[in-house]
Amino acid sequence: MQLEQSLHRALEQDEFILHYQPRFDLKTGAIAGVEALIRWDSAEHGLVSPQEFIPLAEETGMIVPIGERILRKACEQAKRWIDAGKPPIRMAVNLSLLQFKQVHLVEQIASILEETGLPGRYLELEITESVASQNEKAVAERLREIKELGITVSIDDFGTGYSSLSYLRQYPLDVLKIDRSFIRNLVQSPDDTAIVKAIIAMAHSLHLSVCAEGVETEEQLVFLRDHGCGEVQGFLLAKPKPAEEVEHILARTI
Ligand code: G
Ligand code: G
Ligand code: MN
Ligand code: NA
Repeated sequence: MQLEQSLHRALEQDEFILHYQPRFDLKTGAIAGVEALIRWDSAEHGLVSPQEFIPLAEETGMIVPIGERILRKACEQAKRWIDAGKPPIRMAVNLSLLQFKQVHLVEQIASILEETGLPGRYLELEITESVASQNEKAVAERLREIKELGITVSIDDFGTGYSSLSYLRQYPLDVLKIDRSFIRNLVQSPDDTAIVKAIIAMAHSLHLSVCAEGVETEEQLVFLRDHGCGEVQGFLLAKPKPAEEVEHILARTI
């Protein structure tokens, strides 16, 4: 298959790069972290969006070696910023279900942390609710091992995936990232407004932090702040950008 071969080549040629989107703490206004987002800087096709190749990478299993490479790059970048004296922030990396299921995942993460010198407390892994559809005991055990490395675990796209919420009390999680589809019509839509308020309240009673994704308007930001949402991410505040463009706003506040 054409595109599949291109993915192999892209990995060999080291064409996968990361852009970083800042995430802000609503209490202090400081940058709390960045989310690493993959881009394919293709010699042939230019900059390719993940929407165009992540699904195929998942289908073919290429997401596993690509994800490992990306995780290493993200940790290297985070360590570089720390060494350069930037304010300490968390580096959040998306982990696909297929990666999560790899037998040697935890050893792999541990050796990436060791080789890059990044302390685990600066790494956050974003998993989706799809992980909750796997064997409960195995997932819980794996998450515990990940957390023993000091890593923060968040649920990405929260509210769009799994139908049962029971996993929230079974698993050692830290953060719920409210999917941007709930934020889009925030304030105008009474339903979405109710859902967002309910997610924040539920998260707090479960001792989880909340990050709202896809914040695009001041109105949404004010609503989220007034309703106790801890962190925000979205185009209003900052778009995903290459490392060189993100690093001078690392000390910025909102
Ligand atoms: O950055 P952008 O909005 O174009 O990302 C589109 C989708 O690709 C999002 O769903 C995002 O979670 C996913 N994505 C981006 N980077 C990565 C990555 O490094 N690994 C995985 N598994 N998914 C990613
Ligand atoms: O699935 P995940 O949550 O990882 O997706 C992250 C994607 O969301 C990235 O591709 C990023 O470009 C996109 N994104 C980030 N902020 C916004 C925003 O404010 N609006 C929209 N439409 N997309 C956003
Ligand atoms: Mn994400
Ligand atoms: Na996300």
